Amino acid sequence: MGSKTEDGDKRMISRRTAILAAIGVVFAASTPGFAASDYELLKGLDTDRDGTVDLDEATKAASAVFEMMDRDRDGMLTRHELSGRLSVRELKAADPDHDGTLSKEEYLAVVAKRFQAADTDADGTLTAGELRSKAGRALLRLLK
Ligand SMILES: [Ca+2]
Ligand SMILES: [Ca+2]
Ligand SMILES: [Ca+2]
Repeated sequence: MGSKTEDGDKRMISRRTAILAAIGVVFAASTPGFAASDYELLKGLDTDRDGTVDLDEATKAASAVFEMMDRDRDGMLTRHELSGRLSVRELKAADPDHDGTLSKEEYLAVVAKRFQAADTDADGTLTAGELRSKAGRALLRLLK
């Protein structure tokens, strides 16, 4: 009797493993590297899980990225610390006090500007589709 139950358990476990494997295959197939899935796009950004990214969520993500990049923790990002997230020209435009570095305020101002540019229907939230646009991808570079 005991061994019979054990066999049953094993069968169930292997069935569950097969289902999980099948799900994994579907996931992998729907997420080729060049076209991120909605899930991939929103991952880590959509903290209230309503399927869109609002400015508050974008700002939070950008703050975390800013702190991660600010290696010497002086509250400023140098071109070096920005490590290619902004081009020289973009950095110049984002640096109104022309000190060659970005404060968090300056960084978040760029984020807000790009957020608005990506929000083509101006409803205050970004869908996965809006994030996939050129403006959306420019914003994502500052958030991840
Ligand atoms: Ca959200
Ligand atoms: Ca500055
Ligand atoms: Ca929108």
